[in-house]
Amino acid sequence: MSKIQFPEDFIWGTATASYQIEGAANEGGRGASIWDTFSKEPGNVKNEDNGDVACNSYHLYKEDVALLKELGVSTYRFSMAWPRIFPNGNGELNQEGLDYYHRLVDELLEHNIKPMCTLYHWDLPQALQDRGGWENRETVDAFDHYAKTIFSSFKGKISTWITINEPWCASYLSNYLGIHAPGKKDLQVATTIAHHLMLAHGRAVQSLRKIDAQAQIGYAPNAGWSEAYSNSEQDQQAVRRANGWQIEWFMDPVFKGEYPDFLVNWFKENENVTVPIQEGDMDVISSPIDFVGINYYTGNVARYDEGNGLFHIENLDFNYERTDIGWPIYPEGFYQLLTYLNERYGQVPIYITENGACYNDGVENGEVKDDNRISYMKSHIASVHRAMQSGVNVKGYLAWSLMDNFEWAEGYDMRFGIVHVDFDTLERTKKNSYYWYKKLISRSSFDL
Ligand code: NCW
Repeated sequence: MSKIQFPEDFIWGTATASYQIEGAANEGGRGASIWDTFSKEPGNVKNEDNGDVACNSYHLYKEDVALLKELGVSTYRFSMAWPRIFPNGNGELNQEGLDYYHRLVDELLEHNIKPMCTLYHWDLPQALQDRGGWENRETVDAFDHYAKTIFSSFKGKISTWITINEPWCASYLSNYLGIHAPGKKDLQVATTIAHHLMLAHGRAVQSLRKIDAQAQIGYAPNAGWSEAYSNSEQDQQAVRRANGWQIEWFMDPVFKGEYPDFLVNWFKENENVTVPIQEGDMDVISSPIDFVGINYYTGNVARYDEGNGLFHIENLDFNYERTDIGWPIYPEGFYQLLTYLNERYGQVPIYITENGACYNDGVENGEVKDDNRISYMKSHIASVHRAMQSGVNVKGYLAWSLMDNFEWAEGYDMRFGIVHVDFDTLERTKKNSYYWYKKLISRSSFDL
């Protein structure tokens, strides 16, 4: 057994997202989002689940803040639902929506918990999708207007902002692989959307600087990590493409002001796909940020396979243990990823804005014995610690998620929470991982 000790000022928290927890989809003047539409088309979401009720956090937010308080976190990451604020995407502001987030933020502040707010965690107003969604450059203007409205309204209350959550998911998973809303399958459309999302990010960064010079801002790309099976040139290049698509494609524009050439060429030559860059875009996207949020869950070993997929790569199955959602458990990839980011982008401050595991254990005699989640968290938090010892500037760790919630296309069956939610009664039950994390937070250390 060894003791893993974090610095005293290390930030511990948990994360959630609006559509996954709020419910109250038709209350408080909220407009529809693309997830309302998508989840109601049969075949898109398991069991035809949707976010109409979810965890009902819209009404039960005080109970949820009490859970955070008892847990001892210093930070809570949540997202605002754009269609609560602008039911039509732009145009008229819905004061009731804004009021809800003021109540939530006031409750957090009263309990000494710092709000970390994500502006976009995938619930695009349907009204904007009807006008082309993120494919339409005007959505970038609508986002900037929404961002400015929020920044002004919460100035002095919220000092840490995340523009876009997992732009790879919001573009490619949603518009190329068709797994998430709006469910398109078009690589050019997805690539255009990826660019517009990054542009929206940059515009919001610039707007924040004008509105609140004290506040900090970043974004939260998701990054899996593939390790090459061999040193062969072909395996190395294939893995470079796979990692590059999730990492460099969404980080080089921000930190270097350009898309990585090897992928630009690959897309052009193999798929005839291009990025619709207009003059000045890359300057906007590369506006300096204060930190980057990293969402890490999984990784694997992969090798070149000529006939396989967009990047001619095959993920190998070495019988890694998997979580209940089927994602291989690969804590070593977390360390590799963090040290790689440090090498490529310099010592940028990093928050782990999401990390956690899907295990679907139920309540037995009032207890949820999710030891599997505890061991996942131990191994991954240990990787973060190891990366810090290698010089990576990690400021904090936010567990995904505070509670079980609407897991997008997987519906309610897939549970990531450290608090169990009974989706019939909406009763919350603290899992064993909650108590374990609570102890870790109180000491900023744990035994491995
Ligand atoms: S789905 C997803 N997640 C989970 C979600 O609950 C959260 O909102 C997201 O930020 C947990 O963390 C993120 N990520 C997508 C992972 C990619 C799935 C790849 C499927 C490939 C076919």
